[in-house]
Amino acid sequence: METTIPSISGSTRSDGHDPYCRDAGSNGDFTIIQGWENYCSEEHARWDYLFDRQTNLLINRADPAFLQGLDILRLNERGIPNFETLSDRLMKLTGWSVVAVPGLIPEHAFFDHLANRRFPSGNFIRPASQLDYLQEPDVFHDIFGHVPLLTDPIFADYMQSYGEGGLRAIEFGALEELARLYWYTVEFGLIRRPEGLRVYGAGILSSFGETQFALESNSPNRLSFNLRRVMRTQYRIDDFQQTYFVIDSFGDLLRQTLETDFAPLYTDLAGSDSYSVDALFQSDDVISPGTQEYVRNEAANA
Ligand code: HBI
Ligand code: FE
Repeated sequence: METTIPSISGSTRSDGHDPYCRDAGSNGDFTIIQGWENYCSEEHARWDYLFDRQTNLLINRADPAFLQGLDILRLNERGIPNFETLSDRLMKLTGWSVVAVPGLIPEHAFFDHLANRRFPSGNFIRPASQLDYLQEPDVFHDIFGHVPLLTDPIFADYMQSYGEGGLRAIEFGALEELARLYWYTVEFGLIRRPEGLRVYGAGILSSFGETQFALESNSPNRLSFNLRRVMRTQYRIDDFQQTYFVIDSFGDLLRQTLETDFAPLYTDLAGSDSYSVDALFQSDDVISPGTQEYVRNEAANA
């Protein structure tokens, strides 16, 4: 099969980083070799810096299953993890493995990996000049943010089920709707715990600024998760979210997605307008309404 390199992650990136430098040949499923031996000490030190900063912040802020996952995978061993060692540990726990990819890969390839319990992770680490913000998923976001929760059997099943649903969504032409579900759960989800709200979304967990913003700022809306509502809601990729959705448990999230017949839902959504990033409705179960002060200040300073 002819392999095309995705244009979204070619060697024309503005930071000059060539994601293919560790492996010239892509394997058809967009995986590459991690090239662990090729990381320099500065790159390992960058991981350690980010790791220490996040783990200190995440005590009492991350979902306990995430913190436990960090422990059982021994991600606190220093340096960028070796995907082979990590996959061995994860495989024994929930049957998942980690494969290296050069950055964003096409949806069908991404979903196919998830449906087969392989998590695609960027192999490069963000440059020192972009420690706090980058749009492309790097090894810190992917491994630190996503992999610990794959040790949770229910969450592990949810991720697989998302991959299977993604392949079906492509056939229905409903990628955008399904991407919103991923965004507001796997990337930016909050969960209700007896002790208070906790973070489980990887986009938050791997971000120093957004962890505090998502939990402690009075700017964003926090709403109870509702599948249909989430799938109608636009999201931002360029700044902190204006709305977060809060689940009751991973079991509840998995159940809601398994019990839903997506075909009629997609048909229905195709004929409906999407909701703006900060919309609030009478029918929403509002946990805390946002002032949206943060985004107003951003706009004023632009
Ligand atoms: N590729 N490497 C990588 N990581 C992602 O999170 C990712 C992707 N390709 C497509 C994609 N995400 C999204 O479109 C969705 O899930 C919706
Ligand atoms: Fe991610």
